[in-house]
Amino acid sequence: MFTGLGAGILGTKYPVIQGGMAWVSDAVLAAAVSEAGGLGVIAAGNAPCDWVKNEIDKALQLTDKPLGLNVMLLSPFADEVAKMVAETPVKVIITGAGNPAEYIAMWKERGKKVIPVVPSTGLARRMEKLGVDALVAEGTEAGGHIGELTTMALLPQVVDAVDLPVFAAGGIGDARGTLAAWMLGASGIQVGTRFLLAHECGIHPNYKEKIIKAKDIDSVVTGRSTGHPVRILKNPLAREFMKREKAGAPPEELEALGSGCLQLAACDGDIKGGSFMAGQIAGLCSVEQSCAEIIHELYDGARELFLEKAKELGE
Ligand code: TUI
Repeated sequence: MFTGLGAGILGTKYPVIQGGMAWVSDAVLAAAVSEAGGLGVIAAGNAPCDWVKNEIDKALQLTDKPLGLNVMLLSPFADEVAKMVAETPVKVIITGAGNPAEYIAMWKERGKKVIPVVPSTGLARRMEKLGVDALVAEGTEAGGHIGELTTMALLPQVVDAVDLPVFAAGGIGDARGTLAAWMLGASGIQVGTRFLLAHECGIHPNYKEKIIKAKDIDSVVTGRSTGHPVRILKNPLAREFMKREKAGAPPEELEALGSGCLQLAACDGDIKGGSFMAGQIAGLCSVEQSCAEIIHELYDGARELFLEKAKELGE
Protein backbone atom coordinates (compact mmCIF):
# COMPACT_ATOMS: atom_id res chain seq x y z
CA MET A 1 0.00 0.00 0.00
CA PHE A 2 1.18 3.49 -0.91
CA THR A 3 0.17 6.40 1.30
CA GLY A 4 0.10 10.06 0.35
CA LEU A 5 -1.42 12.20 -2.35
CA GLY A 6 -0.83 11.54 -6.01
CA ALA A 7 -0.26 15.15 -7.09
CA GLY A 8 3.52 14.63 -6.83
CA ILE A 9 3.55 11.91 -9.42
CA LEU A 10 1.44 14.01 -11.81
CA GLY A 11 3.43 17.20 -11.25
CA THR A 12 0.15 19.04 -10.64
CA LYS A 13 -1.29 21.14 -7.81
CA TYR A 14 -4.21 18.75 -7.24
CA PRO A 15 -4.37 14.93 -7.44
CA VAL A 16 -7.23 15.21 -9.92
CA ILE A 17 -7.06 13.63 -13.38
CA GLN A 18 -9.58 14.58 -16.05
CA GLY A 19 -10.76 11.38 -17.70
CA GLY A 20 -9.62 10.84 -21.28
CA MET A 21 -12.98 10.68 -23.06
CA ALA A 22 -12.87 9.84 -26.77
CA TRP A 23 -14.19 12.67 -29.00
CA VAL A 24 -14.61 14.81 -25.85
CA SER A 25 -11.22 15.33 -24.22
CA ASP A 26 -9.51 17.60 -26.73
CA ALA A 27 -6.74 20.20 -26.42
CA VAL A 28 -9.08 22.92 -25.13
CA LEU A 29 -10.58 20.84 -22.29
CA ALA A 30 -7.24 19.30 -21.33
CA ALA A 31 -5.44 22.65 -21.28
CA ALA A 32 -8.23 24.21 -19.17
CA VAL A 33 -8.00 21.41 -16.58
CA SER A 34 -4.20 21.68 -16.45
CA GLU A 35 -4.41 25.47 -16.07
CA ALA A 36 -6.84 24.89 -13.18
CA GLY A 37 -4.28 22.71 -11.38
CA GLY A 38 -5.52 19.24 -12.32
CA LEU A 39 -4.08 16.90 -14.95
CA GLY A 40 -5.70 17.67 -18.29
CA VAL A 41 -5.80 14.61 -20.52
CA ILE A 42 -6.26 14.45 -24.28
CA ALA A 43 -8.04 11.27 -25.38
CA ALA A 44 -6.60 9.55 -28.43
CA GLY A 45 -9.69 7.32 -28.63
CA ASN A 46 -10.00 5.81 -32.10
CA ALA A 47 -8.63 8.92 -33.80
CA PRO A 48 -5.79 8.83 -36.38
CA CYS A 49 -2.30 9.64 -35.13
CA ASP A 50 -2.17 13.00 -36.98
CA TRP A 51 -5.28 14.24 -35.17
CA VAL A 52 -3.82 13.25 -31.80
CA LYS A 53 -0.46 14.93 -32.56
CA ASN A 54 -2.27 18.08 -33.63
CA GLU A 55 -4.29 18.19 -30.37
CA ILE A 56 -1.09 17.70 -28.34
CA ASP A 57 0.59 20.59 -30.22
CA LYS A 58 -2.48 22.81 -29.66
CA ALA A 59 -2.62 22.00 -25.94
CA LEU A 60 1.09 22.75 -25.53
CA GLN A 61 0.39 26.22 -26.97
CA LEU A 62 -2.41 26.74 -24.44
CA THR A 63 -0.65 25.66 -21.24
CA ASP A 64 2.82 25.04 -19.86
CA LYS A 65 1.41 22.91 -17.03
CA PRO A 66 1.68 19.07 -17.10
CA LEU A 67 -0.52 17.33 -19.65
CA GLY A 68 -1.55 13.73 -20.15
CA LEU A 69 -2.50 11.58 -23.13
CA ASN A 70 -4.94 8.68 -22.83
CA VAL A 71 -3.97 5.90 -25.23
CA MET A 72 -7.00 3.73 -26.01
CA LEU A 73 -5.48 0.33 -26.69
CA LEU A 74 -8.40 -1.01 -28.76
CA SER A 75 -7.83 1.70 -31.36
CA PRO A 76 -6.49 0.62 -34.77
CA PHE A 77 -4.01 3.51 -34.37
CA ALA A 78 -2.90 2.59 -30.81
CA ASP A 79 0.58 1.42 -31.84
CA GLU A 80 1.29 4.53 -33.93
CA VAL A 81 -0.05 6.83 -31.18
CA ALA A 82 1.96 5.02 -28.49
CA LYS A 83 5.20 5.61 -30.44
CA MET A 84 4.32 9.19 -31.41
CA VAL A 85 3.54 10.35 -27.84
CA ALA A 86 6.89 9.01 -26.60
CA GLU A 87 8.59 11.78 -28.65
CA THR A 88 6.41 14.66 -27.39
CA PRO A 89 6.66 16.74 -24.17
CA VAL A 90 3.50 15.06 -22.79
CA LYS A 91 4.48 14.06 -19.25
CA VAL A 92 1.86 11.48 -18.32
CA ILE A 93 0.53 8.56 -20.35
CA ILE A 94 -2.66 6.89 -19.22
CA THR A 95 -3.79 3.72 -20.97
CA GLY A 96 -7.26 2.24 -21.22
CA ALA A 97 -9.16 -0.72 -22.65
CA GLY A 98 -6.23 -3.16 -22.64
CA ASN A 99 -2.82 -4.22 -21.41
CA PRO A 100 -0.03 -1.70 -22.28
CA ALA A 101 2.84 -4.10 -21.36
CA GLU A 102 4.64 -3.80 -24.73
CA TYR A 103 4.96 0.01 -24.48
CA ILE A 104 5.93 0.54 -20.85
CA ALA A 105 9.74 0.21 -21.27
CA MET A 106 9.74 2.62 -24.26
CA TRP A 107 7.73 5.23 -22.34
CA LYS A 108 9.81 4.89 -19.16
CA GLU A 109 13.04 5.29 -21.19
CA ARG A 110 11.64 8.60 -22.48
CA GLY A 111 10.93 9.75 -18.90
CA LYS A 112 7.14 9.48 -19.06
CA LYS A 113 4.93 8.79 -16.07
CA VAL A 114 2.87 5.72 -16.99
CA ILE A 115 -0.54 5.18 -15.42
CA PRO A 116 -2.59 2.25 -16.75
CA VAL A 117 -6.30 1.96 -16.01
CA VAL A 118 -6.96 -1.42 -14.39
CA PRO A 119 -10.26 -3.21 -13.78
CA SER A 120 -8.78 -5.94 -11.53
CA THR A 121 -6.04 -6.68 -8.97
CA GLY A 122 -4.45 -9.20 -11.34
CA LEU A 123 -3.68 -6.58 -13.98
CA ALA A 124 -2.67 -4.12 -11.22
CA ARG A 125 0.02 -6.54 -9.97
CA ARG A 126 1.28 -7.26 -13.49
CA MET A 127 1.57 -3.52 -14.18
CA GLU A 128 3.49 -2.92 -10.95
CA LYS A 129 6.05 -5.59 -11.92
CA LEU A 130 6.59 -3.80 -15.25
CA GLY A 131 7.50 -0.57 -13.45
CA VAL A 132 4.51 1.73 -13.94
CA ASP A 133 4.28 4.88 -11.79
CA ALA A 134 0.67 4.70 -10.60
CA LEU A 135 -2.66 3.10 -11.48
CA VAL A 136 -6.21 4.20 -12.10
CA ALA A 137 -8.65 1.70 -10.56
CA GLU A 138 -11.83 2.22 -12.56
CA GLY A 139 -15.12 0.77 -11.38
CA THR A 140 -18.03 -0.31 -13.52
CA GLU A 141 -19.95 2.86 -12.59
CA ALA A 142 -17.78 4.72 -15.11
CA GLY A 143 -18.93 5.74 -18.57
CA GLY A 144 -17.65 4.21 -21.78
CA HIS A 145 -15.68 0.96 -21.87
CA ILE A 146 -15.88 -0.68 -18.44
CA GLY A 147 -14.86 -3.63 -16.29
CA GLU A 148 -17.02 -5.73 -13.95
CA LEU A 149 -16.21 -4.60 -10.40
CA THR A 150 -17.63 -1.58 -8.63
CA THR A 151 -15.31 1.20 -7.47
CA MET A 152 -16.27 0.43 -3.85
CA ALA A 153 -15.04 -3.18 -4.16
CA LEU A 154 -12.20 -2.72 -6.66
CA LEU A 155 -10.40 0.29 -5.18
CA PRO A 156 -9.41 -1.00 -1.70
CA GLN A 157 -8.38 -4.35 -3.19
CA VAL A 158 -6.11 -2.68 -5.76
CA VAL A 159 -4.73 -0.37 -3.04
CA ASP A 160 -3.82 -3.44 -0.95
CA ALA A 161 -2.43 -5.38 -3.91
CA VAL A 162 0.25 -2.89 -4.95
CA ASP A 163 2.70 -0.37 -3.50
CA LEU A 164 1.81 2.40 -5.95
CA PRO A 165 -0.38 5.50 -5.88
CA VAL A 166 -3.88 4.51 -7.01
CA PHE A 167 -6.30 7.01 -8.54
CA ALA A 168 -9.97 6.14 -8.14
CA ALA A 169 -12.37 6.35 -11.07
CA GLY A 170 -15.99 5.48 -11.70
CA GLY A 171 -18.88 7.10 -9.86
CA ILE A 172 -16.99 10.13 -8.53
CA GLY A 173 -18.85 13.36 -9.21
CA ASP A 174 -18.65 15.49 -6.09
CA ALA A 175 -16.79 16.11 -2.80
CA ARG A 176 -18.46 13.12 -1.13
CA GLY A 177 -17.21 10.75 -3.81
CA THR A 178 -13.72 12.25 -3.61
CA LEU A 179 -13.60 11.81 0.17
CA ALA A 180 -14.95 8.26 -0.10
CA ALA A 181 -12.17 7.45 -2.57
CA TRP A 182 -9.57 8.85 -0.16
CA MET A 183 -11.03 6.78 2.66
CA LEU A 184 -10.72 3.65 0.52
CA GLY A 185 -7.02 4.37 0.08
CA ALA A 186 -6.90 6.33 -3.17
CA SER A 187 -4.13 8.88 -3.68
CA GLY A 188 -6.29 10.87 -6.05
CA ILE A 189 -9.23 10.69 -8.42
CA GLN A 190 -9.98 10.51 -12.13
CA VAL A 191 -13.22 12.21 -13.14
CA GLY A 192 -14.91 12.04 -16.52
CA THR A 193 -18.66 12.62 -16.52
CA ARG A 194 -18.58 15.75 -14.36
CA PHE A 195 -16.17 17.40 -16.84
CA LEU A 196 -18.71 16.88 -19.65
CA LEU A 197 -20.48 19.88 -18.11
CA ALA A 198 -17.37 22.09 -17.98
CA HIS A 199 -17.72 25.40 -19.83
CA GLU A 200 -14.45 24.53 -21.56
CA CYS A 201 -15.81 21.17 -22.78
CA GLY A 202 -16.77 21.68 -26.42
CA ILE A 203 -19.24 18.82 -26.90
CA HIS A 204 -22.58 19.50 -28.61
CA PRO A 205 -25.15 21.22 -26.30
CA ASN A 206 -27.49 18.22 -26.76
CA TYR A 207 -24.89 16.02 -25.02
CA LYS A 208 -24.71 18.44 -22.08
CA GLU A 209 -28.50 18.57 -21.96
CA LYS A 210 -28.66 14.76 -21.77
CA ILE A 211 -26.25 14.74 -18.82
CA ILE A 212 -28.16 17.49 -17.03
CA LYS A 213 -31.46 15.63 -17.51
CA ALA A 214 -30.08 12.17 -16.69
CA LYS A 215 -31.42 10.36 -13.64
CA ASP A 216 -29.66 7.68 -11.61
CA ILE A 217 -31.03 4.77 -13.68
CA ASP A 218 -30.60 6.35 -17.11
CA SER A 219 -27.43 4.53 -18.20
CA VAL A 220 -27.22 1.02 -19.64
CA VAL A 221 -24.37 -1.29 -20.58
CA THR A 222 -24.30 -2.42 -24.19
CA GLY A 223 -21.79 -4.75 -25.83
CA ARG A 224 -21.34 -7.34 -23.09
CA SER A 225 -21.88 -10.03 -25.73
CA THR A 226 -19.07 -8.66 -27.92
CA GLY A 227 -16.60 -8.56 -25.02
CA HIS A 228 -16.52 -4.74 -25.13
CA PRO A 229 -19.06 -3.54 -22.58
CA VAL A 230 -19.77 0.18 -22.89
CA ARG A 231 -21.91 2.31 -20.55
CA ILE A 232 -24.06 4.84 -22.40
CA LEU A 233 -27.18 6.86 -21.68
CA LYS A 234 -30.50 5.34 -22.79
CA ASN A 235 -31.75 6.53 -26.19
CA PRO A 236 -33.07 4.91 -29.40
CA LEU A 237 -29.56 3.70 -30.38
CA ALA A 238 -29.04 2.07 -26.96
CA ARG A 239 -32.46 0.37 -27.20
CA GLU A 240 -31.80 -0.89 -30.74
CA PHE A 241 -28.40 -2.21 -29.64
CA MET A 242 -29.91 -4.05 -26.66
CA LYS A 243 -32.73 -5.45 -28.79
CA ARG A 244 -30.31 -6.91 -31.35
CA GLU A 245 -27.96 -8.12 -28.63
CA LYS A 246 -30.83 -9.96 -26.91
CA ALA A 247 -31.80 -11.50 -30.26
CA GLY A 248 -28.25 -12.92 -30.54
CA ALA A 249 -26.91 -10.65 -33.28
CA PRO A 250 -23.30 -11.47 -34.27
CA PRO A 251 -20.52 -9.28 -32.79
CA GLU A 252 -19.63 -7.82 -36.23
CA GLU A 253 -23.19 -6.54 -36.70
CA LEU A 254 -23.18 -4.96 -33.23
CA GLU A 255 -19.74 -3.42 -33.68
CA ALA A 256 -20.91 -1.94 -37.00
CA LEU A 257 -24.03 -0.51 -35.35
CA GLY A 258 -21.96 1.20 -32.64
CA SER A 259 -19.16 2.40 -34.87
CA GLY A 260 -18.91 6.19 -35.27
CA CYS A 261 -21.85 6.82 -32.93
CA LEU A 262 -19.78 8.49 -30.23
CA GLN A 263 -18.71 11.10 -32.75
CA LEU A 264 -22.38 11.57 -33.71
CA ALA A 265 -23.16 12.30 -30.05
CA ALA A 266 -20.20 14.52 -29.20
CA CYS A 267 -19.92 16.51 -32.45
CA ASP A 268 -23.42 16.45 -34.00
CA GLY A 269 -25.59 16.04 -30.89
CA ASP A 270 -27.57 13.29 -32.65
CA ILE A 271 -30.10 12.54 -29.91
CA LYS A 272 -31.44 9.35 -31.52
CA GLY A 273 -28.39 7.82 -33.21
CA GLY A 274 -25.55 9.07 -31.01
CA SER A 275 -23.73 7.03 -28.36
CA PHE A 276 -23.83 9.24 -25.26
CA MET A 277 -21.18 7.68 -23.04
CA ALA A 278 -21.57 8.69 -19.40
CA GLY A 279 -21.11 7.23 -15.95
CA GLN A 280 -23.81 6.32 -13.44
CA ILE A 281 -23.01 9.56 -11.60
CA ALA A 282 -24.56 11.58 -14.47
CA GLY A 283 -27.72 11.77 -12.32
CA LEU A 284 -25.76 13.91 -9.87
CA CYS A 285 -24.22 16.21 -12.49
CA SER A 286 -26.55 19.07 -13.24
CA VAL A 287 -24.66 22.37 -13.35
CA GLU A 288 -22.34 23.80 -15.95
CA GLN A 289 -19.18 25.20 -14.37
CA SER A 290 -15.61 26.07 -15.23
CA CYS A 291 -12.91 23.40 -14.81
CA ALA A 292 -11.48 25.47 -11.94
CA GLU A 293 -14.85 25.47 -10.14
CA ILE A 294 -15.24 21.71 -10.62
CA ILE A 295 -11.77 20.94 -9.24
CA HIS A 296 -12.30 23.33 -6.33
CA GLU A 297 -15.63 21.73 -5.44
CA LEU A 298 -14.25 18.19 -5.66
CA TYR A 299 -10.93 18.66 -3.87
CA ASP A 300 -11.43 21.52 -1.42
CA GLY A 301 -14.97 20.29 -0.79
CA ALA A 302 -13.63 16.87 0.22
CA ARG A 303 -11.14 18.44 2.64
CA GLU A 304 -13.89 20.48 4.28
CA LEU A 305 -16.17 17.48 4.44
CA PHE A 306 -13.42 15.45 6.09
CA LEU A 307 -12.99 18.03 8.86
CA GLU A 308 -16.78 18.17 9.39
CA LYS A 309 -17.02 14.38 9.58
CA ALA A 310 -14.07 14.13 11.98
CA LYS A 311 -15.80 16.63 14.26
CA GLU A 312 -19.08 14.71 14.00
CA LEU A 313 -17.38 11.41 14.86
CA GLY A 314 -15.44 12.98 17.72
CA GLU A 315 -18.59 14.22 19.41
O1 TUI B 1 -10.99 2.85 -21.72
C1 TUI B 1 -11.84 3.21 -20.95
N1 TUI B 1 -12.99 3.78 -21.35
C2 TUI B 1 -13.35 4.03 -22.64
S1 TUI B 1 -12.41 3.75 -24.03
C3 TUI B 1 -13.64 4.27 -25.01
S2 TUI B 1 -13.54 4.32 -26.75
C4 TUI B 1 -14.31 2.87 -27.16
N2 TUI B 1 -15.29 2.95 -28.01
C5 TUI B 1 -15.94 1.85 -28.41
C6 TUI B 1 -15.59 0.60 -27.93
C7 TUI B 1 -14.62 0.50 -27.01
C8 TUI B 1 -13.96 1.65 -26.62
C9 TUI B 1 -14.70 4.65 -24.27
N3 TUI B 1 -14.51 4.52 -22.96
N4 TUI B 1 -11.68 3.05 -19.61
C10 TUI B 1 -10.55 2.40 -19.07
C11 TUI B 1 -10.77 0.96 -18.96
N5 TUI B 1 -9.86 0.07 -19.21
N6 TUI B 1 -11.91 0.34 -18.59
C12 TUI B 1 -11.66 -1.00 -18.61
C13 TUI B 1 -10.36 -1.14 -18.99
C14 TUI B 1 -9.58 -2.33 -19.18
C15 TUI B 1 -10.15 -3.53 -19.55
C16 TUI B 1 -9.33 -4.65 -19.73
C17 TUI B 1 -8.20 -2.25 -19.00
C18 TUI B 1 -7.41 -3.35 -19.18
C19 TUI B 1 -7.99 -4.54 -19.54
O2 TUI B 1 -7.11 -5.56 -19.69
C20 TUI B 1 -7.49 -6.72 -20.31
C21 TUI B 1 -6.23 -7.52 -20.45
O3 TUI B 1 -5.77 -7.61 -21.58
O4 TUI B 1 -5.71 -7.96 -19.42
